[in-house]
Amino acid sequence: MYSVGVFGATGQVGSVIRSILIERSFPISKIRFFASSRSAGSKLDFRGESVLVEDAHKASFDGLDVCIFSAGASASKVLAPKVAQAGSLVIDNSPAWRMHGEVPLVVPEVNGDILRESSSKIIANPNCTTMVAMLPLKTLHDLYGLRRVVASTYQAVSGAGRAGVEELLEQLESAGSSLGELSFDGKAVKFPSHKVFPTTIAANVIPHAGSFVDHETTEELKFVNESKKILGLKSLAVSATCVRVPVFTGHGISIVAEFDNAPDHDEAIEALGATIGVLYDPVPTPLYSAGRDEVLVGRVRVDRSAPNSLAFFVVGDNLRKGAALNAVQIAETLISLGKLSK
Ligand code: 11C
Repeated sequence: MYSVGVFGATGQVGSVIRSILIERSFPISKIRFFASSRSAGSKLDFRGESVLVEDAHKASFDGLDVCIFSAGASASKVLAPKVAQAGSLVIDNSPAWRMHGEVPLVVPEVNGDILRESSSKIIANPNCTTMVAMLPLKTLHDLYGLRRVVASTYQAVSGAGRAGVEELLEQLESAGSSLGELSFDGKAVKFPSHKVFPTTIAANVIPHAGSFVDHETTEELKFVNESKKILGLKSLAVSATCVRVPVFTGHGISIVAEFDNAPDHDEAIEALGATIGVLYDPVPTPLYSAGRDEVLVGRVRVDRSAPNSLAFFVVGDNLRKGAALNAVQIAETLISLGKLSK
């Protein structure tokens, strides 16, 4: 049994981490919750026990075995090394450490083996968008040899946190109350002003997720760089266009992948369906993916526009496999490898 800490415990992903630890009967001797000073002092229920939320910037980290962080990059940069120094392994769900040369970036079903050799006390959890694509791409790479990936994402508002969810809800509620006045000229609905997203997200799609770095966005750069690191393919060509859509939970990605060898439609579907963590679904949708552990893969077809190419659609719950579930699975992998001291 292990002493477990959850940083960002009161946040959106933090609450899913707490649920998943219980659902999967993670072997916990003591649970501790940490958050910013704003939430510190409140209490959260865990398996019927009322647990005090500690101030992450003031608490002592002694006695912890493993900590899961979902508290944002700034907090992780400062706190993860301190928690590791105090003797705990850290699994970090922020972008802070993902591309660090010594830090493994792990999807257990894809590259969990790298944890065998790693002595890093910090282990990074990928971006929720990258994560969704990794399981099917690894299976297809093993079959045909991956050369190039072109991805167009359909990202849910919960990827932008609770505030993103609240903004879409507020806009939808407002549109609902004015439906009787619609003239359907495309501008008839007056939405409340936007704060989280760069423009109205209800009844819209926004080809801008993250922030711009020259002509690309941070989300697009993360997809490119993290995919290569997780798949261990430095020379893989990756192109991504990241788009926010008015969906609450479930990041979808349309992918066209090119291979060294010609993919076979039926063989690819059989292999994807047999992949642990993947559910083959002819027409996968975010609504069906929400609350599920598996990523759903469907719309598989040979793409005749380029040699050796396959097109497919993948969608996964960005808060579960995209964040909390994968982090807990990393902790489980550390236990199975004997890397977690009791
Ligand atoms: C989004 N994928 O949908 C982002 C959220 O790097 O951990 C996750 C950001 C990250 O906005």
